[in-house]
Amino acid sequence: MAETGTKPRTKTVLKPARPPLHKVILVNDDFTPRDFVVRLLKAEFRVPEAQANVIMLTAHTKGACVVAVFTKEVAEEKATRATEAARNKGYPLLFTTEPEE
Ligand code: TYC
Repeated sequence: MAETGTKPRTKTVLKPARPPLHKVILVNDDFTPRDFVVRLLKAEFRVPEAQANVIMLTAHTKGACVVAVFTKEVAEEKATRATEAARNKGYPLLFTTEPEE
């Protein structure tokens, strides 16, 4: 075949980097009732009953437990919303966020 002298046309297509994920963490306290924690986890994070119980008991025994991971904005929004729902009922329950390593 005749040489055309043109270079092979290869293009580097860069995939967009995935946004870093942030954990929503449930923090234990001595005052919030266990069943309220489980109900809140189900309502705010859509976790099934059995999983909500495991998360609650893990926080209860270890001091804290990861609930789920989201993008930064969503994690912060959900943590704030869930914490406020507890505050509205007079409980000190706290959800925090931190970047996933
Ligand atoms: N420690 C609480 C109690 O004994 C229950 C509880 C569990 C509270 C997990 C917060 O993140 C928590 N009533």
